[in-house]
Order: sequence, then structure tokens, then C-alpha cells
Amino acid sequence: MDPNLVTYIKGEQGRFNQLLIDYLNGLTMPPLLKKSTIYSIKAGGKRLRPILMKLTCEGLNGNVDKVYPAAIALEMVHTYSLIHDDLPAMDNDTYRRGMLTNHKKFDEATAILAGDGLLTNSFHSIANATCYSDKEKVFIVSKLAQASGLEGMVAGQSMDMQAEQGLTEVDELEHIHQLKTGKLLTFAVVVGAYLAGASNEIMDKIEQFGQTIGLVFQIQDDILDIIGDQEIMGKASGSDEGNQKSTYPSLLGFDGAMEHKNRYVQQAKQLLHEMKLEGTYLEQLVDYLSNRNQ
Ligand code: GRG
Repeated sequence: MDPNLVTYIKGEQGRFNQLLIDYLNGLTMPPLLKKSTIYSIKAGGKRLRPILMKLTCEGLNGNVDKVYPAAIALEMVHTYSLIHDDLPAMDNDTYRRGMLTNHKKFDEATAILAGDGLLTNSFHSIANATCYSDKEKVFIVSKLAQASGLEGMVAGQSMDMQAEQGLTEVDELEHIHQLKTGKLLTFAVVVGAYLAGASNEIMDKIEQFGQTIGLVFQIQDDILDIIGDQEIMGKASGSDEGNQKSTYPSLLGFDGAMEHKNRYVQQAKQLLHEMKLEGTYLEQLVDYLSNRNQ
């Protein structure tokens, strides 16, 4: 990766970490809940979604200062989803990002409430932001609710839970991932473009771009799982229960999954070209998503 992009990402990770911690520290809440929310917020996330939002706004010549409250809200929703995904009723994981999961570090009730609180306050952080007009607040809140709610990420998670016994069709798997992970990534770029005042044509293309990189991200996630499993001969994530979930490599084979991913990488780059965003950091980020090793 371009060393300038590495420096940019590190700087932005530091900035988003601080904004998130400042936001949570500014709230009056019971000490255990504060410890628990800050624990998961500090637990080493890549801040990919906020960075995508900012790069999109920047690439389309928008005022990047307007990105922060929406980006913080998005990362809070993402963090809630990971805390709840790790719970015994869902994936039953002991470790995430090399650290104890929230319910293992604290307890189940605290983890559930930390997730609930992060989700709810994400909307508060947008509604309270002084840099947005009322129209912008309604747009961002509505898009975030759609992306994360009953027709978005939660729907994807529900379908994923139902599909524990394994899927046979790639289209079905793809649909789940478009909801479960694609919707929040798409929210990131759509809001970045919206805040830059993008035309309807760009808004359509950036939405397609978000969906496409969501699939690149997910296929690489599945590939990393296989590599992790091969390295340690077990489940890399520390899941307590062996599961037979379908993945791109299980349905298409390793080479098939790589080919599938590369097709989406090309589609994403074509969309960037059509939006005159080729050669920007966003293009390099597509390669990073495709080749990342964590
Ligand atoms: C519980 C409603 C609810 C939803 C959970 C996102 C999700 C839905 C579950 C996560 C399961 C999972 C491991 C999916 C793979 C893709 C993914 C979202 C990985 C984590 O995202 P990263 O890599 O995380 O951006 P970091 O740790 O960098 O923040």
C-alpha cells in the first residue's frame, strides 16, 4: 500500500478513536456500562467504515468536517453489532480482535445493554450534531436505520442464523452478506457522497460501489478464515461451537472464490472510473479490502 495512504489511515484511526472515546466519556452512565462500551470501542477496530465515508466525501470534494458525527454513529452501530454477534445466543465467541469478547470480559446482560446503548446513541449523536441541517439529519438517520434495521443488517443476521445448517446457492449467500455486511459499508459511502452534494447519478453509482466492495470484503473474510484455520487447525475466531456455515470457498472452492472476488474488484474499479474517482485513495482501499490479512 502507498505509504502516504498508510499514514493517512493511521491518522484517521487515531482521530476516530479519540472522537468515539470523547463522545462516550461525555455521557453520564453507570460505571459498568461506561467501562463495557469503552472496552469494545477501544478494542482495536480498523475504523474501515468511517474511513470509507471520509475518503468518499473527500474524493468528491466535499467538506470533510461534516463527516465526523455520521462516521462516529456508524462505528457505534458496527461495534454494537459485533458485541451482539459474539453473544452465546449468536456466534458464542470468546475472543474478538485478540481480546475477550464483551460478555466474557463483563457479563451477558452488560454486553447486551452496551450494544443496545451504542445503537441507540448513534442516532442521538447525529440528531445532536450542530454541523447538519434538519434535512441532512433526517437523511442520515433514515439511511442508518434502514441499513442497520429489520430490512438491513439485522435481516442479514437473522437469515444467517437460520442458515446454520448450510446453504447450497451462492446467490443466497450473497444476499445474506449484502444485508449483513454490505448495508453498513454502503451507508458509509452513500453518506460520504451525500455530504459532498453528489448528483443523483453519482449517488446511484456510489451505492452500487458500496454493495460491490461489501462483497469483496466478505469474500476476503471467508478466505482469511480458511487461511486461519489452516494455520492453527481450528477456528481462528475462537468460536466455542464448531459450525458448518457456508462460505464462498465452501461453495465455489478456493480458486472459484478468488475469481469471484477479483470480478467484484474490477466492477468496483469500473464504478470508480465512471465517477472520476480512479487514482484516488478509494481505489487503493479496494485493493486493500481484497488483499487484507486481518
Ligand atoms: C448482531 C444485529 C447483529 C448483527 C451482526 C456484522 C455482523 C452482524 C456480524 C459480524 C460477523 C462477522 C465476523 C462478519 C464478517 C464481516 C465483518 C463485519 C467483520 C468485522 O468487520 P471489521 O473487519 O471489524 O471491519 P473491525 O474489528 O475492524 O471493526
